[in-house]
Amino acid sequence: MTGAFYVTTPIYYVNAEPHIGHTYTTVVVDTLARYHRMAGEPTFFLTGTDEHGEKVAEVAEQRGETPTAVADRYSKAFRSTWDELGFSYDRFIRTTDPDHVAMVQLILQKVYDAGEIYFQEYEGLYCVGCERFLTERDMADGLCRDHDRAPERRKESNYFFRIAKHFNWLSDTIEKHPDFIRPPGFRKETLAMLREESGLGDLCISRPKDRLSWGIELPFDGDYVCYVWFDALINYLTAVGYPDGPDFERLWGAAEHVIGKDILKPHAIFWPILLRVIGAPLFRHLNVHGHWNVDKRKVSKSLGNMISPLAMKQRYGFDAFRYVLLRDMVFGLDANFTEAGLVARINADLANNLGNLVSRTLNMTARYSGGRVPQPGAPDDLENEIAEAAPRTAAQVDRHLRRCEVSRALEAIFGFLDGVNRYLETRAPWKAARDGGEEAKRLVSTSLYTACEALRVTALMIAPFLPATAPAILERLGIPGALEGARLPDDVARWGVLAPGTPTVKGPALFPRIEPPAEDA
Ligand code: ME8
Repeated sequence: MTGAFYVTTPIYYVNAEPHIGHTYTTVVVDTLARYHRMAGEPTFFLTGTDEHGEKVAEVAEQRGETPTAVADRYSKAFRSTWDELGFSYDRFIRTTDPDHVAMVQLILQKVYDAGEIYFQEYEGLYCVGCERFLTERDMADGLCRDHDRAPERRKESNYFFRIAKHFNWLSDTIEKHPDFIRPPGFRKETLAMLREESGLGDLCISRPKDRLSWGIELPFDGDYVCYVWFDALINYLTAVGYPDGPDFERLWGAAEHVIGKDILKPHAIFWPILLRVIGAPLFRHLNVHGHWNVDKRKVSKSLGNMISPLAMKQRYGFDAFRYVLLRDMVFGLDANFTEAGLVARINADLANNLGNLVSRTLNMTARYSGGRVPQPGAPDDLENEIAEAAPRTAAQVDRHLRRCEVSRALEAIFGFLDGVNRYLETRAPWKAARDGGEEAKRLVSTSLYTACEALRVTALMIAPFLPATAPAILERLGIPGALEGARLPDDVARWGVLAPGTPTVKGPALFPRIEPPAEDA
């Protein structure tokens, strides 16, 4: 596959520090971007911050600061956190960036000129947390379901974008392209919203400046600013230079958005309709994941259970935290995070399975082969099985990642590692080494070579998921540059690349076993 790949995270509101939820989405997107780069596809990874709107104006007012100061501070917090975590984004966009402001105005004018925007008085229930008017479905006992706060009744004159007349077209499009919105539960949810939701009418896209001045001015009425969601979605076009930049041509058709289920409606309904109205092609996939709860409770500032990714990095190393996030959430379903669960997962998969395989293979290579990759004898069935399982695993990973099934991709890789561990148990080179003799020597060399090769291809396969661990393994195998120019999935099929005689390094445990946290032990 050599087509391009354009992948985005949501742009995050600048009213909170980055937490486990934002980190999860960004880890998924980073993993996909790394994978597609290794697949040889020209890749563009976009993330950033969503800075306008009432939410931010509200925080600024509460703190006696300007919205610009608040936006600058939190945007910097996201960016520096993302940098410290090593995310491989190509652009960090801010909705206050001049090219974005110009893009929003260009698109507003285009939609206005096409006669798709009208002016009307409107009354409805507005939730500042969601930054939108709510429908009955969004509320329980008079409160917003997502924010547990009472929406405000608002009556004001505003500009509206005619979206309701496109609902039939959108339903048809979603029906015809079953993986446009995935996994399927969210496709069904979108179709249900389009079918059933009362109050899902045209979209209010303005705010009068006398109520809110923190936003992008409407090009056709200086008394109004643009509604934050209309502004925010357009970031995905700004970054690729809509409508005639070379990147737009090259990347837009390959666009994939990754979002949490909380923002399904704007992405699954407003966004495709806006694209249609401006005559732009649709994105390729909308990938929707569930929510992380922490200790079975919703992540929230008031509960103080937001989980700082930097604290997790410091305590466990970021590859380990990243692994647990990717492995323990089935993409599309909710998941529960506990620190005891994280430790158990790190110990089982990273310390016992992967880490232990690396240690025992390299310890035995040091002991029985003078610290050099041994010269293997002719492979037998068991060796052939491992050599054949490797490309099969890489093909599974490829299939899963192209469907955004990240946890299943990792299951495949760790299933392969289980097989290699079983192989070593069966061959038991430590016993053969004790027995001595030519035949036993050949068995030791062949089995250690097979284990070293298996580690080499494992390092290639895990590189997008565990970007610090993969080069550490390759360094110990004596081939530190092996990731340069490596291609997935194809290079995993090239078995026998490791040159006998290459000096290896034992090194300390990659993932030392962690004592479970005391309260849960
Ligand atoms: O909604 N579990 O920004 P936001 C999993 N600015 N993911 C979570 C999560 C959780 N508990 N909490 C947050 C906005 N997320 C808008 C987006 S896009 C054009 C505009 C992740 O700061 C998840 O990706 O509230 C969710 O969709 C996003 O953060 C919401 O971030």
